[in-house]
Amino acid sequence: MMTHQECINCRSKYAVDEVVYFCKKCGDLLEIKYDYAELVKMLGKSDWEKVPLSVWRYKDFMPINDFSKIVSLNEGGTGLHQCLRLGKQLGLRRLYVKNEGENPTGSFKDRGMTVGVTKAVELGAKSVICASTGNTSASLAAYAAKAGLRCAVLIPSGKIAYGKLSQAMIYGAQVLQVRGNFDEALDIVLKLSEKHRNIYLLNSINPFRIEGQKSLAYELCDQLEEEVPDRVVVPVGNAGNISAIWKGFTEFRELGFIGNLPRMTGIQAVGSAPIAQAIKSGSDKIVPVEKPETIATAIRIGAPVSWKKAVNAIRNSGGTAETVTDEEILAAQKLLARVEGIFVEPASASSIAGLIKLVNNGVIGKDESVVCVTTGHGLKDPDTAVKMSEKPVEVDAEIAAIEDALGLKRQVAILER
Ligand code: AN7
Repeated sequence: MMTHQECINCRSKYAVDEVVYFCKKCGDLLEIKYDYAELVKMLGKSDWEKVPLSVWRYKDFMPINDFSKIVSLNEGGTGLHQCLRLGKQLGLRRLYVKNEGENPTGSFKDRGMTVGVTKAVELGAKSVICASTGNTSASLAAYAAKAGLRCAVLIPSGKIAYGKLSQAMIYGAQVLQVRGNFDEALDIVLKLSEKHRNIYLLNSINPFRIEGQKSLAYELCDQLEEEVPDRVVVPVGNAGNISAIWKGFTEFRELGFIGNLPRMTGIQAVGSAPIAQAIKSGSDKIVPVEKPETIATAIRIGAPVSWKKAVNAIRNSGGTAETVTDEEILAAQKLLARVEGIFVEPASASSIAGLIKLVNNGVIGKDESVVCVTTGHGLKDPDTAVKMSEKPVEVDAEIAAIEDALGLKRQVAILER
């Protein structure tokens, strides 16, 4: 039972159907609040536990009034893969990857968009907008198409992964490539959605979208049969996801489903790491990065809009934040593909790169159970994968040539009797 929207700073309250993205009094972020006693009563009458793992298994926990309007492409229910071979290399006995690339458009954004676009429909919006480093635009474009809404996406000029761009284009969004970086594009859509009140904004500043993304935490609890992991490692860009996952865990504890909470551990790329810097220096503020850089274009974000929620999640959970270099990211991407058969995009591999660094420097203990979230599918960015792999060898269409190329010894053919 949602009750209202509330500012995380001054606690000002707003009605659930008011379109508001920042607190009007202090300008801070909003979050959706619930009456948990009412929710428990509702759950008692609901058959939610019989619904297969997915975002809408948790519909009672979602801020939607009219479930007949759900806009879904069957999101969530992603695999939790136990990584025995990678775990062995790192000396970890309980290592899992929650692979969000298994969502309909290939990233965790779909969890948020199914709820955010449903909310847009409920509010009667006719058009939606976002700024994006790629995955948000791909996801919003798909859900807008499903709902029959007009969709505009602003992407930064220069580097955005080709797979993501192709998605936004084929789903029929108006794709604008802004001469500037992501932070500048986000600033424009924030202003635009204030100016044109009929355009609904679906960046992670939108607290309804974040509610969908909290389902990742619920799923982890259910997949691990309430054995909450000691640590959850998440790539951090604009910082909505780590905040959403933390909210999910705290709600499950509030409801008495779990007893303990994981240490939330955020990973950023060295060239785009304002949150990791704030955590390391113990600061209450972030210093935005003017010109963010990293090969992991999805998280090339210098002024993360949800930084305060993320810093709270990390500090309140006893977690930490770490930075990783582009080399570490690419090495981790290759390693995960080659020892676990899981192909993720570079930004997603930052959680693995961060895990390796934190295990090696002793911050993550070998007895911990760890879940790394991999946020997007490897096919989002095939160019990077091709560039860093061995090129195919060209050979004649002859057995002998293939044997040579594969390093097989020539054998005398055994004659049929
Ligand atoms: C694969 O698409 O911000 O910390 O505009 O695509 O919640 O921002 C993407 C972010 C991690 C960071 N991994 O998540 C966008 C966008 C992947 C991503 C992140 C993104 P947040």
